[in-house]
Amino acid sequence: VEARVRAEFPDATFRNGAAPMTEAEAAEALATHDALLVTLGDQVRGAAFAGPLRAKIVANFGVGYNHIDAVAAKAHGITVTNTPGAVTDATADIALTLLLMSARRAGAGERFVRSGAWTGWTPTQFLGHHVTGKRVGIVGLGRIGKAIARRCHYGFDMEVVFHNRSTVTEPGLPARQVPLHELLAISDFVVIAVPATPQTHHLIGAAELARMQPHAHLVNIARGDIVDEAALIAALEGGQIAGAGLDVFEREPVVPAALRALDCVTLLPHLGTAALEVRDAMGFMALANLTAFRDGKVPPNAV
Ligand code: 8YV
Repeated sequence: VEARVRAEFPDATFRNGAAPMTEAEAAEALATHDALLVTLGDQVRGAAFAGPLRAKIVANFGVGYNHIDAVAAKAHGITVTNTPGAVTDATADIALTLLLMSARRAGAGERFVRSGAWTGWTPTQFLGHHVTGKRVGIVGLGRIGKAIARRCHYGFDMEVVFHNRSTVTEPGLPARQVPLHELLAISDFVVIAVPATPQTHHLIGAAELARMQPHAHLVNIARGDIVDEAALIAALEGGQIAGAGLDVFEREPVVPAALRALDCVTLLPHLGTAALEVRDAMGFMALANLTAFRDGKVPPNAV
């Protein structure tokens, strides 16, 4: 991808290996470049838009763009693009990985074997919960939510319920749309697949976790701040829910010690799209948006 970017944009400057851009660095980049290719963590918001703006497009490498103030960008005539589609299946796969690991206590079991503490099989060792045939509640039935639903229905014979702010139907996918409070109360597994917006910030807090069943597991592959992490820790410590599988955290890469101390959680370092093929697809998609814009065409993935 990088070679293609260099070939298409010979004047491009690179920040390879640098820490994510601060708002001040983003402001500098917006003032001195025609186009930006950014990713998770780059702070293209707040003070980033305070100074002179030369850039006309910000292409995000990733589907979630909550690190970019798209409203401010639009107000300044700057196009923002992302990489939908490229990330869908990989992210859904990680949701299922976490769901299975959490239900079957695979993380705890792996840590146990690795520690050298395993002395032999017993019938009651690391008993988790069966996944096949259970009910999954998906919060957000967008591209990724649908891919999770398909995996749950076709792969694991699960009953799928979902919550979505608009009415959604997906041909060939038996899934029932329910209010969030009902989804929380009836699901064996709750999977978060909504984008991070001001409306979804702490969508799952103490009150929502209290609605879940004690044997239920929460999976989050979306963005950390959709779940109130302190409330989640309290719910797990108090046995209000059985476990959680998390690929995202409120203040990445900071993961609270209290969360790390719990054996009933599976914690991944934001691996959702971390597959070589997917990274390539994301990069080429971001590049296609930049070249289209340069060539005076409408970028295919303007948000
Ligand atoms: C990416 C993601 O790894 O696409 C997204 O929104 O969360 C990820 O899986 C990240 O955005 C970096 O591109």
